[in-house]
Amino acid sequence: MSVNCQNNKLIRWVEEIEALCKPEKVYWCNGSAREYQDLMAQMVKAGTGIPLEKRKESFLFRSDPTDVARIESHTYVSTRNQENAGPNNNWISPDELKKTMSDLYDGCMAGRTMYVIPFSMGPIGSPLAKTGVQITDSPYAVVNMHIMTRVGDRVIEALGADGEFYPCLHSVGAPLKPGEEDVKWPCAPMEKKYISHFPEENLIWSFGSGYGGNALLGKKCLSLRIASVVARREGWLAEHMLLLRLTSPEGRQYHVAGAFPSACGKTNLAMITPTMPGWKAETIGDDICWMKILPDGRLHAINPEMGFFGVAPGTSVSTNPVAMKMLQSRTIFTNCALTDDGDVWWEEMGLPAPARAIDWKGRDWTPESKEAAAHPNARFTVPISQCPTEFSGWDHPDGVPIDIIIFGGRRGEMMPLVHEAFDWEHGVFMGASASSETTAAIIDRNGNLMPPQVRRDPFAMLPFCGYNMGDYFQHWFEMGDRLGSKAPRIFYVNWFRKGEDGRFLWPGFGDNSRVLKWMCDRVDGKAGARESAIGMMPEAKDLDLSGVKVSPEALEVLLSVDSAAWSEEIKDIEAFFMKFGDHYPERLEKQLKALKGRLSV
Ligand code: O2Y
Ligand code: MN
Repeated sequence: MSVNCQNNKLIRWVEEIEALCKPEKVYWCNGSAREYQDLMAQMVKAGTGIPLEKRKESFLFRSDPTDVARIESHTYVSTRNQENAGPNNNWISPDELKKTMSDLYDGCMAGRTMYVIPFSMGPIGSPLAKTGVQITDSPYAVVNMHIMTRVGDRVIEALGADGEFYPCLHSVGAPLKPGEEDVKWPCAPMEKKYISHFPEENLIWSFGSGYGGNALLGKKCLSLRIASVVARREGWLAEHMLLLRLTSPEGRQYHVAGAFPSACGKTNLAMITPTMPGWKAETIGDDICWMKILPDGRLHAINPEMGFFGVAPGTSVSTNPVAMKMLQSRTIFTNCALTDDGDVWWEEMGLPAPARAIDWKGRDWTPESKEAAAHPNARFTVPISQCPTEFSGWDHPDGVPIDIIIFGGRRGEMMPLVHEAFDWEHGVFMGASASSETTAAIIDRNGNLMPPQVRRDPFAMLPFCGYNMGDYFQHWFEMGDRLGSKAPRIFYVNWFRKGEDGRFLWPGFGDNSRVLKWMCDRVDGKAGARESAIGMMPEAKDLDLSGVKVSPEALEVLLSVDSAAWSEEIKDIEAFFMKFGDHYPERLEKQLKALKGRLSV
């Protein structure tokens, strides 16, 4: 037991789980650097962690090929009444799910150590922070939690005798028989994987997967699925958003929260290097943001995490030079390729492919090999403190006041570069109707990567909202009622519009700062815009385009509204909204009707 734990509820829960999972031993994590090093040394000895000669204190892990991403089809929100989980979640009743999973958990940690990880999402003691305790039999999960959250004794101290915590139970679901040799990446077969949330009890049960969001339960499970329910209950917002601070050449500061579905360059935007002289961007977070109205009446945001769990393939000196610097040392890599000289490599890294490597499945690889060397969802785990553009005040307990909220998605057609909401309610409609072309982060029920397709992804929260999304839309409207004139301005962007030749029309990356500058100028009433059917849009003269390689023809497409395509889009939006039945808010219907009217549909 932790020497310091005074919390009887926590002690009883740990005893109960120990009795159920029957581990060989129990270890309470203290969060120390020594603990991290010891666990790494243990995993290196077991052959699961590979030290990288070229990157100081960095390690490569390879997962089982069936355990490479989060699995939406095996993710459940279990409420007494199915309607409260909504059509956006897979549902099984709590009684049935707990019975099934309790049977799976029975003895599941045999031969393994059960780690107890007290962690805080958000600065310990902040009015915006929450405490979790994860139980896991995965040392890989422990070291990743060390980087992604605040772990250990200081959390136990802050919890005290009667503090509330969120119990998060995780097992890789691979008990060991006496004397049985372990495999490198233990996990359960697909049909036994469950990522389950019981929002009525603030409880998370995950079984069978050791990967990413399935195993690091502070991330998607607690900070989004459970926190979204708590946020509605308590009157705040838990969102799938990056956080960024911009400073103009005059020294004016703007805080931006941006919601983008997976694989839309959220991490790249969070670490943007502006191409406009004098503009500075600082990183606060790349994935999750919690926002609360503080006594000044403004919406304040924190990044509840402590690190980044980013996608490696595609990260390069040209797409994200900041990340490339950040990954030079003290990083955990998962499912990247290993080079002969002890470095990692991945596709689109901006470096020539090595003549030989070991691929993510541990096989010999050459550039002639048919399969990619790194898995498309290969990851890096790295502390935010290593980010060269980290905002020094990123973990202030009161967070930062938000000026701008951005929604976005990846759309090759139809969606213009940027448009601004007429007001908060229109902004809620923009968020609710957001869509994107999917890429590699999702696998289907059979373990296959899903082919790219357009899917509606409201607020980039479809896989992460822990309750009926109709009620979630209503919650956003009500937050606007409370914010009134202090509400942030809302925008929608699409960096991925393509021309007829299939090439991107907008240069993207650092040049996205030009769009951000237009937003900042809109906040200050300094930039022009024309009224269009879908919102306020810049004309070319309203954007600072000095030195940008974009033709007038491309700009014409990027800054115009294709009414015919939008008329088609509206049908899809309406069909999607109809899924929410009685939970579809009237105010959203009003917005849809108004858009139809403006488009004369
Ligand atoms: O959770 C995973 O295993 C991969 S998905 C992911 C990881 C980090 C940040 N965001 C995501 C996402 O899908 O949004
Ligand atoms: Mn994400």
